[in-house]
Amino acid sequence: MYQLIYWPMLQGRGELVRLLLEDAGAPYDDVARRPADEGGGIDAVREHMHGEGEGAPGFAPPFLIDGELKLAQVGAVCAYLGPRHGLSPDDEAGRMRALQLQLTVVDVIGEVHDTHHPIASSLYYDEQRPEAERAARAFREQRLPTWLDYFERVLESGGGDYLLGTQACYADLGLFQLVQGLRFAFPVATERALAGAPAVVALEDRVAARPRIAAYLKSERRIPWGKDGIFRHYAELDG
Ligand SMILES: N[C@@H](CCC(=O)N[C@@H](CS)C(=O)NCC(=O)O)C(=O)O
Repeated sequence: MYQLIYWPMLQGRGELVRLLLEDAGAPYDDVARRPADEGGGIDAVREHMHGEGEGAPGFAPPFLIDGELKLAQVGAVCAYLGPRHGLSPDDEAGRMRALQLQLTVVDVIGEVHDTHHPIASSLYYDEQRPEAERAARAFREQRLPTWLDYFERVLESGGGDYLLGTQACYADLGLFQLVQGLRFAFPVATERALAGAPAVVALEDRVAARPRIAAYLKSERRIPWGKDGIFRHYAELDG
């Protein structure tokens, strides 16, 4: 039984780990989602943060705990879990390519965060709204089409149904989450940009139809999109 430590009210970066564990059918305890009197809540996250603990402790959630091992960084967590659950190629080059792709997904997620919080995460959105509108415009007009075109070309060059060819890896789940989040946050801009990325849309559909993912998306374990996550919808940021 793995333990996942992540903010209980958000999909956030933790969702890339949840999707991997769900697709794998791996049992996990989403610790902070337990009631506070059963060890859950945000205090359960805080007690692991900013280097608390032993053994090269991580800085920020998501954290994965597997016995003695506690890991932070989405890329590291997925690179650990993927090969153990058939969601990564077996060879070294393939494993590194899966990690490269997932780190790229995580980069885009960081840019999405910075559209609504371009100055500081510690400030409210309303305190940085003019800057957010400028950042979101640059994201919508330049970065969003560039990122989607990149993933489109990776899919085309792989020649299969998934980013690395015929077999799904955890980065496919990450790209699915990214596209879903973009659709929520920037519905107009994303629809427009996806018109030029049919292979990305096909991948999104393919991942959504994977039986365990489809069941998860319908379950209460999937936290709804909301106002506090990385992917947020502000109409003014959608252009
Ligand atoms: N590069 C890290 C970023 C981790 C991160 O920024 N976590 C956020 C939540 S998604 C957080 O809670 N950060 C708290 C902090 O930076 O103090 C990763 O990919 O896991």
